Amino acid sequence: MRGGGTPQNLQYRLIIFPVPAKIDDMSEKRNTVIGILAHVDAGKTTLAEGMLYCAGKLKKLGRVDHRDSFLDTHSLERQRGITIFSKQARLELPTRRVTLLDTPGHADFAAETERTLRILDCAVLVISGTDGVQAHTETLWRLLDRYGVPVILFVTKRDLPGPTRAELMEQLRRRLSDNCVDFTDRDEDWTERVALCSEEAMEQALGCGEIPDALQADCVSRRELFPCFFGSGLKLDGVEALLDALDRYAPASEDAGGFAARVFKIERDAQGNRMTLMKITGGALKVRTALRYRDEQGTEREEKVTQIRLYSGLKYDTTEQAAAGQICAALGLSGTWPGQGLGEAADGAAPELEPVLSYRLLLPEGLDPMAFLPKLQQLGEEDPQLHIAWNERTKGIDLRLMGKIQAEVFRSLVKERFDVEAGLDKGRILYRETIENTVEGVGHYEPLRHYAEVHLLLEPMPLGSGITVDSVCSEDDLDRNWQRLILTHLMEKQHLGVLTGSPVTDIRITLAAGRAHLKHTEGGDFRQATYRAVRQGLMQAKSVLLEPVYAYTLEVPAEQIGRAISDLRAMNGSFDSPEDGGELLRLRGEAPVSAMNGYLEELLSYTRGRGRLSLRPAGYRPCPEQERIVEELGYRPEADLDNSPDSVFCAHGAGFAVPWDKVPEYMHLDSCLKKRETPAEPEQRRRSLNIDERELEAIMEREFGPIRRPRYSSAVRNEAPEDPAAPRRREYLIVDGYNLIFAWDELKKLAEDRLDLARARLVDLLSSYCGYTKSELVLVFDGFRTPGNPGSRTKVHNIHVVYTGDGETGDAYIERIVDEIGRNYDVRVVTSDNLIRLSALRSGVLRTSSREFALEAEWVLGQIEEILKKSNQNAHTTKLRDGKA
Ligand SMILES: Nc1nc2c(ncn2[C@@H]2O[C@H](COP(=O)(O)OP(=O)(O)OP(=O)(O)O)[C@@H](O)[C@H]2O)c(=O)[nH]1
Ligand SMILES: [Mg+2]
Repeated sequence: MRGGGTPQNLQYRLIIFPVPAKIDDMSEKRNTVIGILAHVDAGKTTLAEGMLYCAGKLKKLGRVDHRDSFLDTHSLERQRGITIFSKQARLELPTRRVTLLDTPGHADFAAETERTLRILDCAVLVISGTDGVQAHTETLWRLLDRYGVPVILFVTKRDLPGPTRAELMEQLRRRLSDNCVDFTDRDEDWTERVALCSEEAMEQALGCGEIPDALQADCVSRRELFPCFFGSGLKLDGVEALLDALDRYAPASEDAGGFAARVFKIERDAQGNRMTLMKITGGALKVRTALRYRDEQGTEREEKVTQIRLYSGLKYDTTEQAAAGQICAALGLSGTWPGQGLGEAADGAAPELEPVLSYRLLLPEGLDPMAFLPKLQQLGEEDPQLHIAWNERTKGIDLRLMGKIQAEVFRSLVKERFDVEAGLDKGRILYRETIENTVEGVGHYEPLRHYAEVHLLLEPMPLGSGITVDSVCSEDDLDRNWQRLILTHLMEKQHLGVLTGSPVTDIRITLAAGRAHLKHTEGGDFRQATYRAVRQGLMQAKSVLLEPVYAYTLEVPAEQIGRAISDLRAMNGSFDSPEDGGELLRLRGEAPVSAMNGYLEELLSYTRGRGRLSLRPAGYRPCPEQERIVEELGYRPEADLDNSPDSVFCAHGAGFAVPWDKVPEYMHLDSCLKKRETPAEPEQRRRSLNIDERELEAIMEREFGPIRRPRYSSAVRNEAPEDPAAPRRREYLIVDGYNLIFAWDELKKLAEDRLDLARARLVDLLSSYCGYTKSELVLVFDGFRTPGNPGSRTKVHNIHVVYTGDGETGDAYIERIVDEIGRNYDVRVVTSDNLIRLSALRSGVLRTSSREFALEAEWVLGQIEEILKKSNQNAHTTKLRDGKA
């Protein structure tokens, strides 16, 4: 057994971490909130238990396996042996008061974990010494990065057989960060590793050969250094060293000054009292203070805090006030919500992990769903990501879930709280919609003695950017208060698309113009006009169906990698070249949720239980099967009377409806889009439409020099000899060079030092790629910002390399050349997501994002390497091939 710490020698430790006798000492202590995070079953709760014990907070060590742990207190947690709800415990270290937050590790409850991240001063990321870094560990790592949380790592379960410390360190550095440093031995090597993490540390190390504690702590708080510790939570081995490290290095909470707090959880105690769990980030919260805040619907409230509790496990102390850096449960507030900022704190951004599957709640005979809904909303308050909502169409209750375990837990909670046996249906994918082109949506609302007209510009935005609203309307034309009202109406509702009735996203909505009537306009009128304007705009736009994708990590035995790859291709999934993951090969990438959902069963069957799959919602992508799904869902926008695109005008004292496509004929204000359009645009577009093969040839000659058709081409491509009269389609790839460099990890690294080398390397890689795929490729580098640069076009190996001249951007060049050749060639453009979504590229031209293309090219290059390897191994294979040629 590795260094087993026993309760006996822990007594000694308690002397080192004495609980201060005097209250005065306490007040000097700094408050710190520390979260414990890891993948499922890594040993978080066990470690937390050990930390509490070592810090003298527990007299008896409980165990998750004996269902008596201090933190897995809920009956469902004890039954299942997993943590479902985050929970806190308090402990004291020599210089600080710590609130420890234990979090669930199961991916189904990752949203609960994510909600705690905004309130952590520091995280302990637990790695299981037997399993090492798991895919979910990487998800957590990314989230910690997103929320800027400093991290200390603890590798637990070292009492069990597993990889060596060096192997584990190698894994941490490779899969998480180079700046993970083993803190168990502080030799020269250690100093060097810490020095490499930060410039300041390097200066110190070079200057005096030592890096002071305070500087180490700074590096940790800046996330430049991630100290790693080893041990066993169960055997209490290494736990004291971890506590010691937390006391030294964890950043303490700061005090913002005036009162500020962040709500991270809504909970009910055993008596059913609603509790708002928050971290005080500034000033103090006092009992009986009247707190002013806006609830989730935006309604202003003022409520008194009736009690403040400081929880530790199931126990709590009440207090008259909670200070900055403390986590407390406030009673008496009825409209607070997780993510909310109170006082001076801002509300949090939308969480990254959102469920992508929607289910219908099946209630027992005789239970009216409409009457049950308000009760159920209790659970919705505690976990807003459930999105419990009334579905008008089905007259039932819909909710969203991450996966099967969460579904089971949800049903148990419904049973426990309300004594209702609820079921769930099969579930369906939550689609979204966006648009491809800019449109102006107009809504007019004028029944008798009402009046409002709204003009909105709807513009496509890059994937994942959500809805943004803005106004360019002058206050002379429309009073600022009306404008504010319109923007509120834009934000308050989830606007539905016209393809499938799914929520729209990735659109910028700009208020371009509006008109009110001095006498007749009421607040509600602008709501009507605004909603209608959005839908009227969507009806004109070219809509795009978006489907949710998972970022997956798939591990399969080497002999089944081929099967896995072909499955992923069939699913329209992307993948990186396989990595070696020990006994198994690891593939990563993204694939549609719809295709991935039942894949685990299939994987387990063809790998005979050896395969592993981990999934994480990774946003939305255009759905390649748009047509089929739109048809299947059968949504008819005109029939959706709650979301009408039509307007109401007034004539001879009576209101009448005007269908959306006739609205421009009736609207009172001019079109704003027409004013914006530059006259040159349509002209330029038209130029490309009538181009014949000979003209095309001329363009290609002008751009790239004489076209020499290799004589062997028809043999290689196995085509019939060319018929000069029949225009032949060749595939052209047009690649935005700099964009690709920065999307391709290897090249990006190179470019940080030497951009010229990165360019040269890209040319090499692409010419190998083309050698294999036989595509024609034009690589475009933007020379726009180099004054006096005449631009150049050269042929390097088998690809065309273009430097655009001063005055023409790479994007403009790509658009121009694609416009010219797109009609007669199959053209695929590789560029940034942004350009792909915004560009006026002609239809029929395929688009691939640089990131995707880098993956594709890496895969192809991998294939070439395989072939080269094989041909080197078997000289006779080469001969055979030569013989054939
Ligand atoms: N041998 C050994 N077993 C451990 C150690 N730490 C945890 N375990 C066992 O691992 C299992 C999971 O431990 P937990 O502490 O519940 O893990 P967790 O990370 O809290 O799990 P979730 O909260 O469900 O994600 C239990 O059976 C523990 O007894 C350890 O250091 N050594
Ligand atoms: Mg746990």
